[in-house]
Amino acid sequence: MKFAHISDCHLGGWRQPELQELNLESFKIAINTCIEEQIEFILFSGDLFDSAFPPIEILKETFAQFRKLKEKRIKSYVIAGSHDYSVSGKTFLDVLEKAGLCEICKFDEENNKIILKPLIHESFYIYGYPGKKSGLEIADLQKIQINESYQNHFRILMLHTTIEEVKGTLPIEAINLSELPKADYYALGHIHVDFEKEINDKPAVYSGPLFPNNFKEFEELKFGSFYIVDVEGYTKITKKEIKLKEIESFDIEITDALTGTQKIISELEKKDLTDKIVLLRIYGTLKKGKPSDIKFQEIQDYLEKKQVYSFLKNTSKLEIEEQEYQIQLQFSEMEKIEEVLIKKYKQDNPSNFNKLIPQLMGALSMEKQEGEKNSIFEARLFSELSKLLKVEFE
Ligand SMILES: [Mn+2]
Repeated sequence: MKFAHISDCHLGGWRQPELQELNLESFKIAINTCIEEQIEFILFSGDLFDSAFPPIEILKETFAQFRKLKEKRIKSYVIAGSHDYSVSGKTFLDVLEKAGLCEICKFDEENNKIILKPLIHESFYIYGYPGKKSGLEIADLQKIQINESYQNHFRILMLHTTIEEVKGTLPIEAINLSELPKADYYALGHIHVDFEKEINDKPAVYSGPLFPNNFKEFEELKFGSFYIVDVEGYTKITKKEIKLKEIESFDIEITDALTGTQKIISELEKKDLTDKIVLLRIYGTLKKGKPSDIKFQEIQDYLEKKQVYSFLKNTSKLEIEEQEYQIQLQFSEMEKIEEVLIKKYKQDNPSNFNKLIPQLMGALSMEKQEGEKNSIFEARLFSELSKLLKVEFE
């Protein structure tokens, strides 16, 4: 008897079309592998979609894959994650379930306890509790219970959360596995790592994201993964890596932005980058020039000529030496930060125009209403601005 454990697919997650394509491709490969390996069912431990309301194109492809599983009589058991969870309780997972393409784990709340209800698959009892935004599920998990009389079955507990063992130095809430009900397999999702550990002789596994979800994950994981679990007297777990494109990482220190572009290109020239995903991390303290002096367009053009598959850059560790660019930000609210920045700007650049800044920012933050036509929204925006600036727009 084999089952698969997949989590954090984040379908629809990348902005770059070529990476969104690979993300979806990973999903198809995982599904095909499950079919080839003739597994019984798949556990999806949250974040199947990157948002509660994924784009139609993504939904179409996802539904087609779930339908393929159904035709092969492979069942899908699902919990929501922190991304596809919605406070209103409405998510596309419900649509999948109503269409008969998956089953979502359910629970009852009574007397400050949360009793998980099993989804029963022959001798397997599958329990799960969804993830929530900002780790809000942790307090709930301390209250979950499983009916103990089912303990002679193979019990699976699916959770989308952080356990103490993977938390490391992350400043987030976590739960200790020993606080959770006993199970024979813990199918975990949420933290994008590849993690296996035995708890009371039972495997607790984070299956990894199915495809790296950001720059750092490309650097650290390189590839996405999922697990196949074989329960035949004993439990054998096998990691399946999904290798689609090779990754080439560059870590380049730049201190002179004026010569930076050339330095970067000469580093890139040393490798064959054809059809690879190129990660470019630029770090250092600039003594000459400013970050915008590094011509990323030129770098991008160079890489396109070299026919790379995709190019991602990260400049979060590139700093500027001069003090004047640094503003101490002690406020967490956006408006407070804006206030401080505007005040600083006014001191440095005295002008009559300055008094209009806050009002202009207010007017420009106006949002288009649901169902409002572009032309009407524009007219509304321009009338606000012309009032402020005392000019007429054609
Ligand atoms: Mn996730």
